[in-house]
Amino acid sequence: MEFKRMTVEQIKQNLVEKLRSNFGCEITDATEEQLYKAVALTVRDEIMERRTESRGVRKGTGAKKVYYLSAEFLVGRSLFSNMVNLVNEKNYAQALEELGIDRTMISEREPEPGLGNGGLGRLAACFLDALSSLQLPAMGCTIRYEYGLFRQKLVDGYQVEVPDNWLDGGNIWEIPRPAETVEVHFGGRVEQYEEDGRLCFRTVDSVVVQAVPYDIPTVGYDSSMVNMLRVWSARSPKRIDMPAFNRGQYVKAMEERELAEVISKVLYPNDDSWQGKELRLKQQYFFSSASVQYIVRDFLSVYGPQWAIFPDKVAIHINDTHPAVAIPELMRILMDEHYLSWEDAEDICRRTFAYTNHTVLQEALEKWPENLFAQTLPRVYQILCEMNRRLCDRLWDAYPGQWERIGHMAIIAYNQVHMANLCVACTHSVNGVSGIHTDILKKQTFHDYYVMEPEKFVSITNGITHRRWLIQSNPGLSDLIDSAIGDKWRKDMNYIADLKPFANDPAFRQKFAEVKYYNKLRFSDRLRRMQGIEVNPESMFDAQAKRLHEYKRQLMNALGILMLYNRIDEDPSFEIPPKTYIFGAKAAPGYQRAKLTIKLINSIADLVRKHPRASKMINVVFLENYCVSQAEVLMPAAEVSEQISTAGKEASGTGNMKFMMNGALTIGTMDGANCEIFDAVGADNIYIFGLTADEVERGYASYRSFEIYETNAAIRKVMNQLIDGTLCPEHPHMFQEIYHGLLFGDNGGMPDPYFVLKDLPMYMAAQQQISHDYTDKDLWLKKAVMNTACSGVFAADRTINEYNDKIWHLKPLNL
Ligand code: 26W
Repeated sequence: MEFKRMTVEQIKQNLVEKLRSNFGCEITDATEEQLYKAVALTVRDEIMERRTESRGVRKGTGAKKVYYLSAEFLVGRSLFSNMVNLVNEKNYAQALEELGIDRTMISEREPEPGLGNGGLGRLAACFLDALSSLQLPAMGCTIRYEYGLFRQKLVDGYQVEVPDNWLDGGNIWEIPRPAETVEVHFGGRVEQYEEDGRLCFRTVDSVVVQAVPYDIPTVGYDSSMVNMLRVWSARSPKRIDMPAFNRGQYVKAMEERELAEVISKVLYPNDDSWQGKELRLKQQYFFSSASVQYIVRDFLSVYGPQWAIFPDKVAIHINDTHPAVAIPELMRILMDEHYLSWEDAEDICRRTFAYTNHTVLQEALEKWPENLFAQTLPRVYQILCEMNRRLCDRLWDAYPGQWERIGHMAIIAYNQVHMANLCVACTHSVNGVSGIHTDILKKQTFHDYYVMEPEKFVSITNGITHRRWLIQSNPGLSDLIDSAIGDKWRKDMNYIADLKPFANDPAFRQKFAEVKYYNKLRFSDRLRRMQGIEVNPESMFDAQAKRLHEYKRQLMNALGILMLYNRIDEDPSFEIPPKTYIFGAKAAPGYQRAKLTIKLINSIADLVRKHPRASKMINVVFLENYCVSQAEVLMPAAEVSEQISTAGKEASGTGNMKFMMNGALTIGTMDGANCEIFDAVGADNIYIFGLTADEVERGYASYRSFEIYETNAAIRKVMNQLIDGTLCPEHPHMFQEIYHGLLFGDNGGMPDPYFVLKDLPMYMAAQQQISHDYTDKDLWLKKAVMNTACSGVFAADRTINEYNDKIWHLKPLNL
């Protein structure tokens, strides 16, 4: 189907009109912000026109819809990705050029919604894009955080956090829906009463918070499908306490309002570690309850109270455990508000909900203190208790007498509410995000559940939207691919496989190299502009970009660089092809070890920079404020992708896919989706090293990092440099803590629990092989082209089709 697209002339006209009607100005006197907004409004018009075309089709046909509940949606900027999905980016580019408006300026004027920490939030955003592109009816649901993830500044090599007030200039993309406001209740107590001979429950004396929805449209690629991301904002029903105000107690008059509205103020900046904070539980219930209330209302408006078909019309997906409280909330609504029996409500919930697990790290599994839960959500807590009682009855039949095992599987045990158990017990599908991750869920994390209900467990490897991560962020490569194999891959990434033969075409490889070089220049220019740092575009770009975490082992990368530095320093004849090591990482503000690792990387960068010979071969740069828009420039420029987590710890990884799609070669462990990248590209086109997940498991009992320190002189030297003032002469003990953790363990724990020193020699060997291969340009380019050509399976479209086949069973809308 062909769509009406705005022509260059129409775009120009529309833009001029937007400036006049919204800001009363002309192009010549408009501010940059006004120009951005005028462009965005023009694009929005085009989206809304399609929305109008497709609207009503779902309701008319009674199609099933998935609601993807996620505490995070890391959508990034929308303007240019929308132009891509409208398949009109070339007309926009031309219109802007003819009007003399700078594209980069327009792009960078858009505030970036940082409504997520990392992988889990970005995955949700890729999924929504794929759902729309596949014409599957969907809605994303999350919180409209007034402050997204903090912005990172580097001061003297340390991370400093700055608030991210992304909403200050307004948000062009959101459509407020005040008429669809719902109420969410906190605290109070539960009263029982009888009505028409049945036992009923109501909560009294609770605090009411209003949830006000805003919808952000997501248009599908080359499609008139528009799905909404619904973001909920907290508002107090009491604007002001008038009696207090009249008594002159102005602050007090605002207090209650502030307490309610704080719920949607900030995104918790933790990734993979969890704390039992009351506000976080309130956030989770706030958006889960609001979403479920909306879902039920929407269902009623289309189908009426035909509860038996609810699971045929509605799928609710729980993205990690953060929205798990949606399950007892739907129970509550069905029973307390619509008088369904326990059994019917339970059956509907099981058939409606599905759960994805994103981590096996114990510290990331949410367990709420039981009393906090009881006080904050008294009625939901009651329901959970009953769910738990019935569950434990069933478990008792399966595992008679095995108290410990049952305690381990229960929803509530040892005064804690165990959210993952709630999800596994009360949904119809549990999935891991890569093959190895799902295996670990089955064999370890949820093993006792797996043996009871093996068919419930599915593996669906993550994917990324190639529309943002290739078409939009790497137009040079996209055009080159078109010229080789046509443009069918843009709509269906399976066709990218047609590129494989071109790995052997010297002319194509040459052009591929030119595109990479151009992208390296683009990255270098931006780095100079943003941070005043110079890098050599002729050097190899080696990148590790992801949240900072011990299990991801940025530390191993850093120590490896220091070892290389030592070799250069010790041996005047030693040479390697010049390398630029690029780090991009935010550390959770309370995660001291992670923050110290940032300082370490920057200290190593300084050390290298001061060394006359080493600085010719090595350059270490730390990208400030790594975020979606930084990634969009980095991925196309990178040549080596560092995916070096301790095997068994990284559930999937998705940055690994973005790098490979853009032609970078992976150096990595057999972990997460690296295993599948290995399968896709073959052993020749990836650099695998290190312990396997099984070896790590066995290593917990036997590994002694100190033995490596004693026997390996090069490792001993870098370890000593952490405490001898080499890195920071004025504070020689600066990195004492890292040294101690690696050799002796942190407060009673095992030394080097992430096997950094163990894997380091194998990592160095793999790096050496990379340096060697890189000097053979033809060989290297073949591998690079193969990586792009084999990236089709990592398209989010493939992932979403699997979710749909295995879990949701939606039908694409015929528009
Ligand atoms: C409450 C603290 C907290 C916050 C976030 C605990 C856990 C999380 C997430 C589960 C962390 C996360 O983002 N996990 C990542 O999910 C990606 C998408 O599936 C995977 O690719 C990454 O491997 C996984 O670390």
